[in-house]
Amino acid sequence: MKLQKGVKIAVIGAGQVGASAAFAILASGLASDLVLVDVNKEKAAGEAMDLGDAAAFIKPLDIYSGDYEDCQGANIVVFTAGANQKPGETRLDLVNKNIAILKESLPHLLKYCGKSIFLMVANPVDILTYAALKISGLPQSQVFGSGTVLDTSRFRSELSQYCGVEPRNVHAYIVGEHGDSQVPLWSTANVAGMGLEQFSKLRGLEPVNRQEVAHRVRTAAYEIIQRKEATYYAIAFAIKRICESILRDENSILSVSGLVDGIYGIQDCCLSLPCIVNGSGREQVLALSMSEEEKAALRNSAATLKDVLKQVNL
Ligand code: 6V0
Repeated sequence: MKLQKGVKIAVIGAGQVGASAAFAILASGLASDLVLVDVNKEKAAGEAMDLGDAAAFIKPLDIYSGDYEDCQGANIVVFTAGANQKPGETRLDLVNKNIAILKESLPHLLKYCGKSIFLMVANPVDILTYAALKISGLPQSQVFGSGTVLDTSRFRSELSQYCGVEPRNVHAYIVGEHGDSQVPLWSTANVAGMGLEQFSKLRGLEPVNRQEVAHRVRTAAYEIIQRKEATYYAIAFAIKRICESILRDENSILSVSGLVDGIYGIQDCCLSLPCIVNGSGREQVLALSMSEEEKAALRNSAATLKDVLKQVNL
C-alpha cells in the first residue's frame, strides 16, 4: 500500500474535467509528475501554471503542459479530451465528435504510453472505452473507463440520506451504461450487511421510493448541465479515487467500465460492473448475483450500447 516514487499521471484534455482532475490529483499528493496535454496548448499551459502556483501548499509535484512525447512513462493516462454535453444533449449524442478525437489522439499516445494504464473519461465513456481497447489492442485490464463510478457515488449519497447513515456505509452499485440505460442494483444494496428493507424496518422508515431515487441518479448530470453547463468536480474526485486504487494497488471494488464478454448473456461490449481495481488496472469483473429484472435491464443497457457501436467506424 506504499505510494510509489516517481509516479506520473498524464491528463489528456485540459478542459473543465481535465483541469479539475489535475486539481484533485494535486491535492491528493498521489503523483510526483503530472502532465497536461491539449490541442489548445495555451489552455493547457495556463492550467499547469495556475496549479503549479500551489507549490508552497502541497506535496512536491512537477506539473507541466506538454505534447504526447511528454507522456512517456506515465503510470496512468487519463483521457478527458472531447466535447461535453450541451443542455438537452445525451452522452450518446457526442459519439461521432469524440470518437474522431480519440482516433486522432490515441496513435500518438500509444507511441509513448504502451505500458500505461488508460483511464477513459470522455463521453460516451463506454463507447470510447470499447474504441480505445479495440484500436490499441492493449489488454482489457489496461484500458477501462470511469464508467458508473460517479453514478454509484450519487446512488450511495441518495441512499445515505434516506437511511441516515454516511455514504461509506452504504454498499450499492449502478451498473451498465454511464447514461440513460444505467441500472441501479437494488437487490444487493445494503447497509452494514442488512438489505434496505430490513434496515428501513429497523429504523422505522417508509419504504424507499426506488423510482424516484433511480430517476434522480440518472438525471443528475442533466440537472447540473442545465444550471452550469457542465459537470466536473465530482468526476474529478472519481478520477482521483480510481488513480489512487491503481497507484496504491488497493484492490478496491469500483464500478468502472470495461470489456464484458460472456457474462449475463452479454457479448463484446464495454459497460460498468463492480470490478477489482489495483496496480494491474481493472483486474477482475465481479459477476455478482442480480435479480432477473436487473439482469434484463443490464442486457437492455448492453443492447443500447451495441446499437451505438454498430454506427461507429473503428
Ligand atoms: P471541455 O471543457 O470542452 O474540455 C475538453 C478539452 O478537450 C478542451 O480543452 C479541448 O481543447 C480538448 N481537446 C479536444 N480535442 C483534443 C485532442 N485531439 N487532443 C487533446 N485535447 C483535445 O469539456 P469537459 O472537460 O467539460 O468534458 C470533457 C469530457 O468529459 C466530455 O466528453 C464530457 O462529456 C466528459 N465527462 C465525463 C464524465 C464521466 O463521468 N465519464 C463526467 C463529466 C464529463
